[in-house]
Amino acid sequence: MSENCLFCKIAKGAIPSKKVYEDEDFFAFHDINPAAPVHLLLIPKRHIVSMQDVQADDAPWLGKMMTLAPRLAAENGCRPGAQGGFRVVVNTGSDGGQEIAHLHFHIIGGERPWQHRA
Ligand code: DGP
Repeated sequence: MSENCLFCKIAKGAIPSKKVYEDEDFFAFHDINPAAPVHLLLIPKRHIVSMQDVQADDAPWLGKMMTLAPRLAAENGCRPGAQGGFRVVVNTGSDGGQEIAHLHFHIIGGERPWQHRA
């Protein structure tokens, strides 16, 4: 938990969001500015700035985060299978286009990537 972090505040409910999933380690909600019909943000509750800050011992919870992505995509309207699918985007650092300094996966789908705005 970082006091001035927007996504930490969202994860603890201090700032409202359209939540789609929560467990003891993760929180997922709709992006406020969706780039496609399905646009979720999946975040760890622990405050970690970006993929650049990940260490080897973070592998277990990162693995869990990866397995949550297809589940949340399917539960929120992305068609399953080879003809369906979705994108996972992890903007990392300034050159990676990251605006919010709390690690997050964008889960984007519901239409083909060339129709996406991000
Ligand atoms: P990035 O550029 O990867 O850091 O993406 C940050 C995303 O966070 C961007 O798509 C918009 C979204 N976002 C920013 N502020 C809020 C907010 O207050 N609520 C929600 N739901 N999403 C937000």
